[in-house]
Amino acid sequence: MVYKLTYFDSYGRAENIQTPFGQIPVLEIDGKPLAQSFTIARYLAHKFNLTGKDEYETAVCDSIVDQYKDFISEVRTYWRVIKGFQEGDENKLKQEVFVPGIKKNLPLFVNFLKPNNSGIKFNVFKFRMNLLSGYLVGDHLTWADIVIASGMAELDNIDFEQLNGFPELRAHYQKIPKHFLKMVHYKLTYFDLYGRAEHIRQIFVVAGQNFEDVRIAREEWPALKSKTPFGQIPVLEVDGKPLAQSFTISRYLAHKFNLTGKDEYEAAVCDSIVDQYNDFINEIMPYKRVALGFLEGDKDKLRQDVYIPAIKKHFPFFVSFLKNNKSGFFVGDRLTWVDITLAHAFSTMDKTDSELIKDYPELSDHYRKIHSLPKIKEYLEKRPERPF
Ligand SMILES: N[C@@H](CCC(=O)N[C@@H](CS)C(=O)NCC(=O)O)C(=O)O
Repeated sequence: MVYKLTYFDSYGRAENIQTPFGQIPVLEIDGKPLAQSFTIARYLAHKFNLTGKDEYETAVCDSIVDQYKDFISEVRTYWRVIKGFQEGDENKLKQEVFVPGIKKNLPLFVNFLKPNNSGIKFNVFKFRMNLLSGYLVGDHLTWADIVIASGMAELDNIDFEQLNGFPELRAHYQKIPKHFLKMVHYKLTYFDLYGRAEHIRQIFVVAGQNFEDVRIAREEWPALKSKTPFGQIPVLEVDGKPLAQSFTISRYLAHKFNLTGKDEYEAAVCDSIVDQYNDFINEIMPYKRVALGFLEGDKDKLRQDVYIPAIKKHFPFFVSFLKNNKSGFFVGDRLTWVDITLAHAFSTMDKTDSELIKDYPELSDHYRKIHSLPKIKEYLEKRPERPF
């Protein structure tokens, strides 16, 4: 039997795909299509013996999954806003929709992991098995475990606090084999500086994605250098697999987290602006190395001969993107990774070289706008201050 599952690699829309109900995922079984994600999961669970040991357990699995679907539709507006699919007041929706949805539904799932679950009251043996097994239904892994565990793992990834009141659900998903869950572990390694990693950190912040922020000391670097793909950091590990080059890392994450504009053209315009910014960084490097004390040299001369001419050459381009675009963002009508990257650069420059950026008020207005977005604002208030 040949199974072919079609879904997005990241986020997007499905209008142009031929599907039974105009939506994906679609599973093709020997070429025959099946739509509706929970129907697909139930079908496969039956095939692969993940529905419990009898018809009652099978129906209990269905009931747990149906309750989970109710939960998802209750919190859907909040979810769509934080994933960037729709505009909305994130904080208000969190208080009015998300937190009440959590408080109402998560205890219902916990009940299935506790002594008072429905099976237990009537059947001591079932109760025992449940309690010992740690599974939601009976004494085996079912698709209900996989649905709930992947949902809870994702919730924990996005908003760690919410699951603090439900240790049973956290323990439950941690017990489920990791390959069943959607959780990706991100580990970012860099020096304890902003440098070439700060825009990557802020992309994670905007996406609401937890990541391991490893900040190594200078003394640790020589031992690590030969273990990195190009002898440099930052390096991002995605479930243990390394990825180097700071802008490759941020572009990769931007695609994952829907921060590349609305279509392929806008994604390419984002790339072009970041490439231009990279040209700027490369041009000013001789000055920066001396100014930051990594190399000996005539700092004042380099400032006049290298730094100021590079600013005069590149900054007007950035300004004209903002002027032509009108939305206040660099590309299209929404936040992209370009805004995050350049806002960090201009705000840092405003701290160290305010007299140079004051000729470009559009760039200061831009970084203030980006840095007043609630998630970035909160992050900036808490992050460790570094000189560069
Ligand atoms: N083009 C690379 C440059 C990376 C880079 O220059 N990394 C520096 C720190 S900012 C580094 O690893 N320096 C230590 C070394 O080269 O040994 C990127 O953007 O990631």
